[in-house]
Amino acid sequence: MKAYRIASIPGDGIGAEVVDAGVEVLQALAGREQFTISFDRFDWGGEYYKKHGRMMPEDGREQIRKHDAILFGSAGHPDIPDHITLWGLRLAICQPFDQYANVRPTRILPGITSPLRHVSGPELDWVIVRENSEGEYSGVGGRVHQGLPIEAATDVSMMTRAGVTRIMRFAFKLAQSRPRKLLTVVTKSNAQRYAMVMWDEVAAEVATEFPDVTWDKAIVDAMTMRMTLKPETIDTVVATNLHADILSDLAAALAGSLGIAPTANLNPEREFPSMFEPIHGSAFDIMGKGIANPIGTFWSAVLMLDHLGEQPAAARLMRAIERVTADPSLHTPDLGGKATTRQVTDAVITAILADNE
Ligand code: NAD
Ligand code: K
Ligand code: MN
Repeated sequence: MKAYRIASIPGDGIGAEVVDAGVEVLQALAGREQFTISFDRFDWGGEYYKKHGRMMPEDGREQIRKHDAILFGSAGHPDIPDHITLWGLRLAICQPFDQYANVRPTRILPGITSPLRHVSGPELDWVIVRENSEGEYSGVGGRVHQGLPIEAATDVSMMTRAGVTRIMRFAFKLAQSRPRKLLTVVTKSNAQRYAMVMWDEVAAEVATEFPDVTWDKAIVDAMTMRMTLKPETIDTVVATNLHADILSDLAAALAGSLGIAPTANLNPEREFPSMFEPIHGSAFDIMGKGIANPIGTFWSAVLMLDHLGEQPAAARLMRAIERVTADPSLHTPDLGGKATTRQVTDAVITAILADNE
């Protein structure tokens, strides 16, 4: 029997609430499959920072380096500036572990209503691929004359040909594996004339390796309009670190709620563990209330099982999720319902145990 070891990093706010729920669900699922799954929990994040002055231990990455995957909640604490929590934990794992492909599927699950009047199902079935290692989040930049009227500051969006080429190849390959074989390359090469122009050139070069993929380009601002007015023209999307960060929150909302949206931070070469997390953050406004929607984390667990090669288990978990979303009495407040995290978690576990396929 295969035995998986997963590092769980709940982090702060609702991140911790939903990851605990995800661990419970995965344990129930493993009971029905031909593998075992064990979790090592790492309580890193804001509270750790308050005690130790850093978000994770100095050898933190070494501690999780050998795990089969990482299940992550959220970095973000009300008492600590966001750039410290993000760079000290999430980016401190993603970037050194070279999880350069951030994959964000979006579709409208059964029972969930899109805020778009004309959309109810197959018109909105997307995968957004986010470049996850460089671009606007390279960490290159600086501030001089801080606080003075002459202060100046930069955040440099650094892109490398190698970095752009590998994410384009990943996105074309993913598009090729989907029935419609359709890829939209998001850009802003009208206003940003260096890195974004290279981005477009590399896209055209990589496209020649995938003659069966139909692809087009969209300027990021126009893309927001297309997502809301013509969602059926979109299938797979590739965009920069910042653009895809923004577009995928929009995509999640169009599919019903930020609370259901999943992410895989993949190191496709499997040199390092990949990391799976809901796309949302710590949600200070609802933390501690027990009403966070755990579906985004459960769906992220589906992506994790898929990555581990456990497709039947991934499919079983997805069926259980969809059985639960189909019942409006099991919707959390973000979906307009009254259910709690506990009730949704119990219902998904019940659906897993009742699944006969
Ligand atoms: P957020 O994603 O935490 O919340 C945005 C809104 O969506 C809030 O109204 C929240 O209540 C709602 N929401 C999010 N997830 C939900 C869920 N599962 N169920 C129900 N409602 C949900 O974004 P924010 O408020 O901008 O950020 C809060 C903190 O989280 C900040 O510190 C930010 O830096 C951090 N953050 C971290 C990550 C990450 O770790 N990957 C991602 C985004 C934000
Ligand atoms: K998250
Ligand atoms: Mn985001």
